[in-house]
Amino acid sequence: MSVSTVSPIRRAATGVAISAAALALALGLGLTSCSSTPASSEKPSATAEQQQKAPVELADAWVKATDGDMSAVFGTLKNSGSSDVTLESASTPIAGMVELHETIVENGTATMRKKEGGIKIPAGKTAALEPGSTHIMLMDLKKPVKAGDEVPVTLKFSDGSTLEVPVLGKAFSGANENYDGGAEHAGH
Ligand SMILES: [Cu+2]
Repeated sequence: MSVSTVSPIRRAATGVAISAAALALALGLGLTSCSSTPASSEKPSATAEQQQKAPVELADAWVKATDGDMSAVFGTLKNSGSSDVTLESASTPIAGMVELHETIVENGTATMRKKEGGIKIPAGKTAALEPGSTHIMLMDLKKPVKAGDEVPVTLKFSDGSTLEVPVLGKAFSGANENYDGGAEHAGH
């Protein structure tokens, strides 16, 4: 449709041809921006934000020293951002499998299970990871964890950010909750 309106003008005097070309350009641009999403300035900044450092830190991070094949990471997740963030997964080179767990007490026995939906840290708030409660479970340990060891743990959040934290090995006699109803440890 733009061809039929532009070409008669273009055939007129040379002085008009320039403004006709300018008109055609304007029409072309107008059509292009109509077919693509106009609010293109918002999306790149959101992407840049996602690639920023995690708004969440894990303070006072420690991992229970053990010779066994399971341990857990504790500490305080602090969200300094303005949006709620969920810890979705974690990993460490020393464990074959890492899960986010919560502890529930049934018939006086503490049992751990996977925390569905991850661990939410509300904007400006903290979420505690502590023995007998929410924790990051390390399974299939590839080597013993000794007090004073520094274990690298990588946390992945719902906003796409990741955080690598050095976690300190610490001797602790608690945190022996059963897993999946296993009867080996008596809990607290
Ligand atoms: Cu656990």
